[in-house]
Amino acid sequence: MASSSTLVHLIKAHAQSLGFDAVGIARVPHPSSDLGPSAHGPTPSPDSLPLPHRLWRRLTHWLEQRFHGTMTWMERDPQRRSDPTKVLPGCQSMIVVGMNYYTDHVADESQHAGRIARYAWGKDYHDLMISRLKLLEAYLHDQIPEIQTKSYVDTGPVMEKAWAQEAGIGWIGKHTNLVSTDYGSWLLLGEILTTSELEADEPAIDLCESCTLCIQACPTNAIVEPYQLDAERCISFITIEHRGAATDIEPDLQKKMGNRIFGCDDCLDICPFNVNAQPTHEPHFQPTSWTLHPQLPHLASLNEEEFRTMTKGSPTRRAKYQGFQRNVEIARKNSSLHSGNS
Ligand code: B12
Ligand code: SF4
Ligand code: SF4
Repeated sequence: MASSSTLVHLIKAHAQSLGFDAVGIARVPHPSSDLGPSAHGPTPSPDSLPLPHRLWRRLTHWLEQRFHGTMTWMERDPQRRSDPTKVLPGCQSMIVVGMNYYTDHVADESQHAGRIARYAWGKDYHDLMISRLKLLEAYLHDQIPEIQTKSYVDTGPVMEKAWAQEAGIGWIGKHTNLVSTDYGSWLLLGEILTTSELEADEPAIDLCESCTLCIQACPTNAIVEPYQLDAERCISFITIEHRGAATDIEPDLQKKMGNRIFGCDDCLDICPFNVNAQPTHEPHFQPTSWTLHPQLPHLASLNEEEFRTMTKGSPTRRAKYQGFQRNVEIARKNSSLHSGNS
């Protein structure tokens, strides 16, 4: 078998050949039976705790404040979500990957256009990234026959941004998303949990310093303090995850949604680290004409079948027909208010 650093070099080169732009390796600490505060002795300072303990504290604090809104699936087993050894017994390392989805297209600013977040301009990233992670997994099994692995993209019980920071890919910015010095705000994340001890990268350092641009840019004050997001106030949550009618959304939040009909990029767009962002080479992430120019009157006229045809293979399908129509209805109201036609 190749030496540890040669092996890591080969794995990273293979990941890049599969189209992953960023790749890093995080060390996963040994399992601990209980991540809760110790019943004995003084409570250690949070920074000195192993990463799963810190994640557990952050996650449970976030859940206690009800910042997850109606995403009740986030409440399920916080210990497991914080500790990869509870997801893959014997997990020692995590290979974290990022894909650049930035394109240099510009969103339609005309009056009857809605706005869709960049990550949903092209095809859905989940299937693309998971199929490539499976190829990387197969490569790992060839190199290390005894290895056990598990891959996830977004939907697994893994706190992806924190592990990406631990793997050196970027740092969690004040808006709570991962920022990369190479790719700015525009990386989607995935990971392979492994039972092998791979040579780990240095964790990334937080470069936000005194900047607060993303906090100021948020139209709904959803970033309640640096590194703390109240998802219930976040337009991304409201337009994608929130089920229910327009009347279930506070009138003030409805106004602040503006023309956003799926997701929101305001806190990402403003980040100064985007100056280095280069367009992706991935055809999958190229926008379609309707995601770049979502015409509100046309979208409002779609029936459910037409919606399903239009959103085939697109992340926008997640809002479901009723949610999407609700968003379009709110955006139309806002655009007529804006033009003084109401
Ligand atoms: C739930 C969820 C949401 C929710 C809640 C978002 C949130 N910030 O928690 C909603 C629906 C609002 C959402 C929105 C978006 N999402 Co989302 N979402 C997730 C999901 C499934 C879980 C996130 C989670 O665990 N939240 C719980 C809280 C407790 O954890 P946290 O966000 O990590 O927050 C903590 C940290 O910031 C921590 N912290 C701060 N500093 C440090 C430092 C260290 C060292 C540590 C350990 C922790 C830490 O303190 C916070 C707790 O208070 C992840 C996928 C995954 N499995 O991880 C994708 C994910 C985070 N989403 C993603 C994307 C792209 C988005 C959007 C940009 C989409 C859009 N354009 O509309 C927006 C961004 C909104 C925003 N400002 O965060 C990407 C982010 C990629 C990146 N570069 O960061 C992910 C990773 C999916 C993926 N596989 O690529 N999302
Ligand atoms: S995605 Fe939009 S609403 Fe959510 S925190 Fe960022 S700027 Fe605020
Ligand atoms: S806008 Fe400023 S504070 Fe926000 S993530 Fe970027 S550098 Fe950090």
